[in-house]
Amino acid sequence: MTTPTTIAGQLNAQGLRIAIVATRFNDFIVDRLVGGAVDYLERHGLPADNMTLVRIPGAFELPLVCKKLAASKKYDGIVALGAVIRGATPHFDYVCAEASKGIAHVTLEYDLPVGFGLLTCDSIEQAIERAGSKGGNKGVEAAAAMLETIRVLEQL
Ligand code: INI
Repeated sequence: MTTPTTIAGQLNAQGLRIAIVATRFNDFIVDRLVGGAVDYLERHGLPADNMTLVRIPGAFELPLVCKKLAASKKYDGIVALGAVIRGATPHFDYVCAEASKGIAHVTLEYDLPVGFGLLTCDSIEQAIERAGSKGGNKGVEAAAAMLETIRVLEQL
């Protein structure tokens, strides 16, 4: 069998400029995601000076803020972090749908990797599990996916 030409991203963040956008809503969860993303990027060679942290109200605001950051052309990638936790009304569904659609739109419109680190959970327990306990840390995963995608796109 012949080996296909393979393009894969090196997980080296040196020289990049990264924006992290994080919601204040559910900050006790989101702060854990921010910590995970910052730690991951630092351990992959990105100095804190090359990271900008933007605090925003809630997940519904993520697309607009990501769009402005992308349009500024100052960043090689964005990590979008937040946590939406289901309540008694359909509000959850509207916030999740608009945030995920909007972020997908930004990444395609600007050809800019955006790590999707928005937890969409049925309970606080599910969110805690995904913010640095038995479900891992979705902030780390979002930062890792963004970094790998940046390095893949450089080769395409
Ligand atoms: N925003 C969140 O980030 N998480 C939530 O769980 C949440 N809930 O459940 O309401 C939430 N709502 C606020 C929303 O994102 C906007 O900030 C608000 O509607 C103002 O535009």
